[in-house]
Amino acid sequence: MSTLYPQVNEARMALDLGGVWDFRFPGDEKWQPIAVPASYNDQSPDPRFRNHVGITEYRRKITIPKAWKGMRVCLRFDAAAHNARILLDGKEIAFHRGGFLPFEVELDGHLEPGQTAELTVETDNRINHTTLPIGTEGGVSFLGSDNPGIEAVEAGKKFQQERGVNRPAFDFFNYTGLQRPVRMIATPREFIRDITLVPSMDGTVRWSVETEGTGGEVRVEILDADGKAVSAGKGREGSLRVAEPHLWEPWPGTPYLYTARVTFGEDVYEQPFGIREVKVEGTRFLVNGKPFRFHGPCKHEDSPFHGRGMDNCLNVTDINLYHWMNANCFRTSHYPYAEEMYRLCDREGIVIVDETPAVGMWAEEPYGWNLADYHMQVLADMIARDKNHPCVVMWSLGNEPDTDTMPDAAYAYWHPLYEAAHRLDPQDRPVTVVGCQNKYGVEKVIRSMDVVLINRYYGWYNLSGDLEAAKYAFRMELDWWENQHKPLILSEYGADTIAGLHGAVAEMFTEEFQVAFYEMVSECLDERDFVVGEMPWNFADFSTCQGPMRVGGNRKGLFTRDRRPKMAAHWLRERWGKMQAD
Ligand code: GCB
Repeated sequence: MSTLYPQVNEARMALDLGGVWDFRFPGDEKWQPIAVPASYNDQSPDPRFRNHVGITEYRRKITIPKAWKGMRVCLRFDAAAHNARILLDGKEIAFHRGGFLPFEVELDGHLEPGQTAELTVETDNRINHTTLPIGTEGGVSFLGSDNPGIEAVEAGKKFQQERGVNRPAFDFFNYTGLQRPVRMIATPREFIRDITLVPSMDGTVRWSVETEGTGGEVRVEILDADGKAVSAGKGREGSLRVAEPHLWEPWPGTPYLYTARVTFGEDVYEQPFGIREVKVEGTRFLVNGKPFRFHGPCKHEDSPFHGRGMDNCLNVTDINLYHWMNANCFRTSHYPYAEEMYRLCDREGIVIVDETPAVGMWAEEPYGWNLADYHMQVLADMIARDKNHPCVVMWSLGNEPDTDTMPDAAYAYWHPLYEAAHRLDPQDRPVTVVGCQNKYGVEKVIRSMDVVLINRYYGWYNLSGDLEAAKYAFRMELDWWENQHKPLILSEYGADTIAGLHGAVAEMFTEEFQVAFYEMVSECLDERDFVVGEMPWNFADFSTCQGPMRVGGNRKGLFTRDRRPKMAAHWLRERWGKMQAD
């Protein structure tokens, strides 16, 4: 279901419900304070905040302003992780599945303007084979063991179920709660439900507008960046022409933004958009007809205190660090990010590969899990939310599924998603799914995508520390991909690095090794014309669940978690600066 990003204008209103709410775990009588939006996990030294598995309750009072009489009033959750039940004065009014996409709950029939009610949101962080991302019940030890006690625990028979342990089948902390803004919004009763824009480089803009109610005519007016009207049209569908259009170009070009001002009856919505085209041609990725080379680290939504909480200050800081590094892109590994980030990237010219939360589909025969319909729904919702962003240039259906154990079953699962993404996206962007280091000669999915995205850790997880051997193996694989005649992006590669750990000899975990690792991989990439991008793993150190491979989280950041550059950030900054100049 599409839901337009909340807007305040002459027709619409929005009240931010952020602040300090009440919060409690099941069985607790006492409520305690919790900040919204933010993950709840790092807001207290009580270990339950970090480790609790299951439902938690959020509570606050809400009042519809009397001045909103006669309007359609909704609660708008930008996301609630992972599943959420919404109650008003103890009565359930909505349930939403999935933790990374927005939903609206109409208050009509539940609450009148001028009335106050208690809003409760139950969020559920349980992950398993029916959720995206995926959780697993097994595997709490690193090495196998003949010890019967360990085996019993590993088999998931004891403790894990009793204590409700559900392990992420992915490498980031399972942050939860009301992590994105919550608002009360108001629109006229007859309103604009959705806007779709398909611009072309010649200045043609096709539009379609979905409305609720019949009264009134739809009008579309295009405003330039100074707010001056440059074109206009009428009707629910149509096409107009912007003369001598300014194109939206990735940084360091000008990411020029227009606004489509849509009116319908009493309602008004201003939708920003850019005029740009993306296309794959042979082994090239074209933006506005020109070859584009992706270079920028993958990200996470992750920071101290906030966890995965939406934080505009952090977003602006991060994007300014992308500019500083001469980076031009990132992938929203491994879930759709908060909408504010896409709006910022539209404005700043940072290109995004937009990823569904399908991560962790690598074990225990994922293609027997009955996930396909839900995955399809999440993909459709992500495309509906993000379709108008010029910064989004490619869809990623998921990260590192097992595609080689059962190649045919994997293809039967992923191909319909690939086709659906093309069908659902009005701008028909390229589609991919990110491949893990597997038997690339056997699997069939990754090579069937428009652009091949592969994550590789030669020299880290394999051939650890031996960069000469890693180079040999990586080159051999690149030879194979070259014969597939598709553009390729190295969508992850990296080395855990403890900031401040140095060595005259570049050994694993030192800053020197991280630089040597990037030197080695870059040398291999520079030899190949079909390589259209490099996305190091990761922009910054980030939190994961604890384990013997993780020292206070994943340390593959080019920056520390508090955004201080390691030596490799300086090295890549120089490399990308030269690339940018070419
Ligand atoms: C991967 C995953 C990413 C991990 C990374 C690592 O392949 O896609 O989520 O964090 O490797 O550091 O192991």
